[in-house]
Amino acid sequence: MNAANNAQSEKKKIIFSGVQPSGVLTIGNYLGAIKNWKSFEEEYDPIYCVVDMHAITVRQTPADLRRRTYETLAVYIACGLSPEKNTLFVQSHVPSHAELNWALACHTMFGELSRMTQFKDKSAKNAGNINAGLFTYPVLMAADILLYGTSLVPVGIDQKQHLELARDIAIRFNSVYGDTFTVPEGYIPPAGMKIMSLQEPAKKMSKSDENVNASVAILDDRDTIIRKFKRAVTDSDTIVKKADGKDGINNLINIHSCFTGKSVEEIEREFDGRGYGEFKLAVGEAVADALAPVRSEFDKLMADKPYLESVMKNGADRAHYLANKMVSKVYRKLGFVARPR
Ligand code: AQP
Repeated sequence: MNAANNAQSEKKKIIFSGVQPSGVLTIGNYLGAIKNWKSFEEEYDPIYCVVDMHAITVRQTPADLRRRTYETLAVYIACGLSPEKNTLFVQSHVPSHAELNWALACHTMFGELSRMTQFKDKSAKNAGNINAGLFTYPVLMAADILLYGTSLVPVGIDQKQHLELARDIAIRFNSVYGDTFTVPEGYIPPAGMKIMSLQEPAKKMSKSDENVNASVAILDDRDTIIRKFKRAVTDSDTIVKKADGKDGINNLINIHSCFTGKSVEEIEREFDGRGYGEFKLAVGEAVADALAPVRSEFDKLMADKPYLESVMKNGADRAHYLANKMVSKVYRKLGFVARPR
């Protein structure tokens, strides 16, 4: 980003979000998050992070984490986020995230963190590793957001509770120390954007699900995508229509609608009398068609590591500049003595 762009974008409101490189990104991450990000790039100054520090709240294989960090950045770009218009960087490259995390942790209550449903869900899934980071995850997320004076945070509905906590922490800090943080608003995509597991449709689709048929990766090839949709769990009915108790079909209709832009009513009319088999195939084909260009762009990007590293570096330089200013301000307000020059 050049100096003129920098000056221009500094006037725009900041939008911030991120995805953990904790697995291969799913169509849930795509529809609930990344796909929407592009629409903000003219109006806002967008900052998108690969949140690798969050990913280690669950045990990762280091080599996989390293590879997925590159892959996640490449997915951001392949989904249309140009590094010229979006600040794209890796969380651990900017030490201010860890620094602000501590300051905010000392202003977050144990009881607040205990109420977080993601902590309860992830503790149940990782019973052998209920570490303190899993518990304080929302504090680091608050630091990510508040560091940049963020006005808007586009996240899936599953992250709403964490975002509300970030707002509460900002308000609390501001009331004690005076105006410091912008209190962020959430942008939760319209209803239907919570994409559910294909195997257990009452559960969110997650990239770390051990059942490979439960999620569809943005980078799955065409045959894999179609096969997974053919195997999707539905019900004993045969009518393609949204209804209570038809979680599997409701989810497939949502996915079809998100990828084709057709309304639920149009889809129900189109598949009237055609049965689940034909519908599942059509959903698979629609998803595979929509993701094909993303996959081919991703392959090109992954073959050019120096380019990805230049994006990481430029993004981290700018993020560091902004975040470091905020940390200095917070330290000053807290009463920390500035390091003598
Ligand atoms: N199934 C989903 N439907 C809609 N939005 C989703 N998001 C994730 N899954 C769905 C949104 O993707 C963004 C990034 O999520 P994340 O990687 O930071 O963490 P997560 O929400 O915990 O996502 P996963 O895929 O479930 O990761 P793992 O398996 O590692 O825990 C967020 O905006 C999220 O709302």
